[in-house]
Amino acid sequence: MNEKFFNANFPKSADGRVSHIGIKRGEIANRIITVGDLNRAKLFLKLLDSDTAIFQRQSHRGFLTITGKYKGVPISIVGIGMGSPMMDFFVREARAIIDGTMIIIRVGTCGGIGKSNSGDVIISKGSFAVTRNYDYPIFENKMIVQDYEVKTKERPYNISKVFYGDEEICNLIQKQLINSGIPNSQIIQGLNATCDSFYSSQGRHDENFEDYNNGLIETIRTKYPEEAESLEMETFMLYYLAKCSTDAPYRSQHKVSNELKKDGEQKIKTSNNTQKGFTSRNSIRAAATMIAISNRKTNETIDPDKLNYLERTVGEAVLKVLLEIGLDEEHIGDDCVWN
Ligand code: R1P
Ligand code: URA
Repeated sequence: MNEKFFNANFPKSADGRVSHIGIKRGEIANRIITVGDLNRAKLFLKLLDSDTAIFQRQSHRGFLTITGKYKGVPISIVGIGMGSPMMDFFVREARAIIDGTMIIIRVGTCGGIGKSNSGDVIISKGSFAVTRNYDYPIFENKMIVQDYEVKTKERPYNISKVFYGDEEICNLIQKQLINSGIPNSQIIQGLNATCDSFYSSQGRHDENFEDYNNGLIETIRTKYPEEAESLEMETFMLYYLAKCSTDAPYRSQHKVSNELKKDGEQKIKTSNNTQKGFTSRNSIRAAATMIAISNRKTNETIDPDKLNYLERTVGEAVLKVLLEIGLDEEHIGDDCVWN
């Protein structure tokens, strides 16, 4: 039976569950590891303290939330599936039910397009988006396409500017990866490209579709020479939302402003760091690290045993990083049912 959700602007169930990730306040910690593959989430579950209760809930939309403790500190592991929209659902809905600063570290996999070999670990110091240009002509003759490119300066794929991850967290990840035994020569900090398809916008060729993506990887490398290292599908959205995230005082102030406006008082409350009634201080600190499972230049792919070892090792290193960051406040478990 479908549940009733209230408030079309930001739907929540009567007991406060957000509608897609399916959890409520108290069921998710401020310190979060997010992954795509749900099996990776279950692997990381085994690294949590075994003597404390573990909360687990899989939503009907495919999000898996696991909350427990690591060395006594509350941690959540959230499996989100694939793609930027899933990251958007997760970050926004989690933000709505967590008080205080959030730390989100993505542990993913990627294709390598720079210096990495398969089995290397890439830390994304920044990420840009590669998206299909839906205005670009399809199946038109060469003249029309050339004319379009000259007139509009558009290309079949848009490559955005870079948004950066949290530098302190990226450096801590590097330090913990080295401590965990991964040689420094196999750890690369570089830029990530988050693509809106595993196929077309990652330069894969598929004769069933006209993708206009010949030379796309070279185009990406030309735009960000020396730095573009990885192709995957979520990190840009995480970094972008972290950059757009507001803090709790701003959120309540914004609500007050809107209430005042509704009452006919056209004044907007201001605070010290408010300009023109708008402020944005980031309440999400984000970073991402990913295992290169293939090299897109040589076509070499990773051995499954090596991938299992790296997933576990990188997961444990990132759990340690999550403990190293100070937080002013963190809550879990007040009114959640632990199973
Ligand atoms: C594609 O196979 C998926 O793998 C990567 C990509 O970002 C994409 O979601 O992520 P995960 O390893 O986190 O699943
Ligand atoms: N994930 C991706 O999105 N692309 C790859 O090539 C590998 C993992």
